[in-house]
Amino acid sequence: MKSAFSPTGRLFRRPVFLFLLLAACRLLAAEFGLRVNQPSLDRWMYPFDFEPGTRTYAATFASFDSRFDTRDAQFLLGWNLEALVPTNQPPRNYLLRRARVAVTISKNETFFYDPTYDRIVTYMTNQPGYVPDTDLGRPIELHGAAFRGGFTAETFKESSDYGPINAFTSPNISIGTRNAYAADFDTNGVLVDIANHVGQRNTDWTNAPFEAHPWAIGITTNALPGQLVPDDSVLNFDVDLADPLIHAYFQSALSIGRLRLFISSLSPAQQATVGGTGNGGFGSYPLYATKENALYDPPRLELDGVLVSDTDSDADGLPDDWENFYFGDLAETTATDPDGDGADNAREWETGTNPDDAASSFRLVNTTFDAEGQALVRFAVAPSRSYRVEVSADLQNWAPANGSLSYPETGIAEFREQRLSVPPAPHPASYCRVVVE
Ligand SMILES: [Ca+2]
Ligand SMILES: [Ca+2]
Ligand SMILES: [Ca+2]
Ligand SMILES: [Ca+2]
Repeated sequence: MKSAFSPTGRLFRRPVFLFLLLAACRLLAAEFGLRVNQPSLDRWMYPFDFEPGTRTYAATFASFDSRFDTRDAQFLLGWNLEALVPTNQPPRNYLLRRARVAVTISKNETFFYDPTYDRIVTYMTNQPGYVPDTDLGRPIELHGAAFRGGFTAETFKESSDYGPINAFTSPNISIGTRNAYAADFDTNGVLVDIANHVGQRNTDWTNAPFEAHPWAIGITTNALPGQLVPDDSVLNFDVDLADPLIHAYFQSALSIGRLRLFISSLSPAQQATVGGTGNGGFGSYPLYATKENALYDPPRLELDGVLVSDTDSDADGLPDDWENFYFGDLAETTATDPDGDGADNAREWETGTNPDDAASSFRLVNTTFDAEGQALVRFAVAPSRSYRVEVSADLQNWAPANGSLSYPETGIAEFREQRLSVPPAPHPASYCRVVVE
């Protein structure tokens, strides 16, 4: 006990006190505006990159050689966020206003600028349904990241194994096997590998082509569409946070403190030999500076938002951070409906919708029954919320409906009921409701 009052003890205690004070301030400052000037990791994801951790530039390009992923060369970016914003909070408590990734082009005039999405049919040369690309160049796209081979956002590093690579004489050197890959949400809301979404040329590949919607497309002010892009140009990727699945991806990333994203493009590699695997060489594809590059700026991240805490200083049932985020003050109350969409503020807060946007509310979009009386229900979804559909014959007793949930369009979920009884049990009247959790 005496030692607690010794000079040594006091000197030791003071920094502890200061640390706690700083930590408290950081938690109270719920608004965050991150400006991160370099990533925690960035890595060229290409099967024959033998220096993944130290390379000073990364290229993205397509291979139309049947032995490789079509979206062949990808660029992985990662930010560890725990020192920048409080982590381990529920994902739904992170509300994002804006998310931007910026990369710098590190080689002069190697590709044509295309700021719009190109549909998959524009890549299907010599196949039925082929439509020529009408705007010169291929967009550079940002997507989420997913992992296989036992890796996660936490464990996959700059130096981790690329993934299984077959012998160079193999007809399938590296298709769909990389341990970290650009991923988009499919209609089931699941992240899927988009390396071969435009259609793999390998005859063993039986997956159907699908459109992979970019989470952002790289935009620059240094070139007009169709022009060659000069080096030192900055490409800005402004993430589509209006998509609840993408917004939820960022919320989860903030919660675990690990944001991982991929940049990729389908500019043809146009390498030196027919088939594209021989001598290599620079083609008509973009190159970006990594954080190891001394000449050009590294990839940057900008994230603006708020972490909602429980503080409710006007005791109206709406958290201060939520009120401030949407309205800039604490004047609103639970019972008012400032955007006039029929959902009061209490409901908008509980269901995760925007109280300042009449187009955003928790609502049924369409309800029908199929010929067997099974429910087909479409409803609007919010980021990081889960839903269940219940059925009742009398509006009194509700039971969970068996069925499947899909996301046929942005922000809309569709529930298809699947009755388990065979033949279907008789049901003179059916009601269903959607419950948000
Ligand atoms: Ca194009
Ligand atoms: Ca309040
Ligand atoms: Ca409202
Ligand atoms: Ca609303």
